[in-house]
Amino acid sequence: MPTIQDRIKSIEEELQKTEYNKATEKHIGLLKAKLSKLTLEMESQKGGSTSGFAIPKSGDATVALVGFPNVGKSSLLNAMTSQESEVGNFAFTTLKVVPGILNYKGAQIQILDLPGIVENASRGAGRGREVLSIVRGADLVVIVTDVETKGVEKIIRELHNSGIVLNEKKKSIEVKKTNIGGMRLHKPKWIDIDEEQVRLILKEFKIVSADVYIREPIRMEDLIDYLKGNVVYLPAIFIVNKVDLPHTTDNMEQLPGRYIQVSAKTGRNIPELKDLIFDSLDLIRVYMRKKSGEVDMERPMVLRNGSKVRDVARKISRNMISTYRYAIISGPNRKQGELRVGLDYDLLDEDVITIISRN
Ligand SMILES: Nc1nc2c(ncn2[C@@H]2O[C@H](COP(=O)(O)OP(=O)(O)OP(=O)(O)O)[C@@H](O)[C@H]2O)c(=O)[nH]1
Ligand SMILES: [Mg+2]
Repeated sequence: MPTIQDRIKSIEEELQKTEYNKATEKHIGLLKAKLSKLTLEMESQKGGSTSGFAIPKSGDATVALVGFPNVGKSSLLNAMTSQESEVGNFAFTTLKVVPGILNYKGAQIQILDLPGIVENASRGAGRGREVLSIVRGADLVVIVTDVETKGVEKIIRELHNSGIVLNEKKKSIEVKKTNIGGMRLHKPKWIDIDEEQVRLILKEFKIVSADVYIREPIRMEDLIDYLKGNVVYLPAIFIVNKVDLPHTTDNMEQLPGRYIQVSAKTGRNIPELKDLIFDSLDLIRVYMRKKSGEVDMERPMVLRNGSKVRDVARKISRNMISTYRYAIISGPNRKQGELRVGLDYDLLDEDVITIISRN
């Protein structure tokens, strides 16, 4: 009986051999489904011990620096924070997570310097599994490469293999298992989907009878991600480091997201990098007016964009919601003057808020 590892290996070999085209599309989809299923099985056999590696989250948001060894992740952490992570001109200088805090525009952003990842990290190569499990918990993934390194798509693939999808929204897919009746596909007419392939992929995940709802165009990969059930969707940006060295800019356009060219060594574009990180986290800052009427402009409350007054109240104290009467809001990003609002009012960056409660 071949082991799970053997089976994974042979499927991977077949995937590499198979050229992608209309005729092989179906077959490739199925191989990928098989691969995901086997990887999940392997993970559950190993158990998920990442002890000694986890780091407590702190600050308003967490950013993970991910990349191949020796591209300058630690140097970048040092350039952006007061942390001094060890730097060395060889692979695997960093062996555990090193956290630093970037204070920027009133927000405290935790930046995690991680050991370099290598191919097959998602299968555990070079402590890859531990590293990737930390990345899962981040609010923003920063993929670091340098002017000499290629293969960002390999990093993206390792992340995807471990259930981390970058710069994409979760697709609207739902599979409701039923006891009998086979598979029923529910979808708008205009969406073109190979029903037979959906059936085969479901079967790989041991689902024979189910109602499947697909509400937007998807790739088979999205369906597999849904069935894997452990996928997180995170925003990502890309850094090309060491631009002080001679280089060409041929590959850079192809990075699948916003990117910036920097030099940790000379400090070039480091302020712009901080700004890009802050911007990509999509945070808002809310200033609290105290009873005395003073506003604390030094220390805003930092929240996700899209937060409501309710989220501020919740953060202040647990009782706040039950004793809440109304809030007064004003701010540089509002046309009106002061507004009197309820708990479900949407906040804007730099709002000043006073919460009035029933004592
Ligand atoms: N020329 C140049 N060298 C740099 C720059 N940033 C880092 N380096 C050098 O690149 C080497 C690797 O830097 P590290 O910061 O240790 O790289 P890392 O990505 O943390 O490496 P690992 O921890 O092994 O994954 C060191 O020799 C650094 O001095 C840069 O902007 N320009
Ligand atoms: Mg390092």
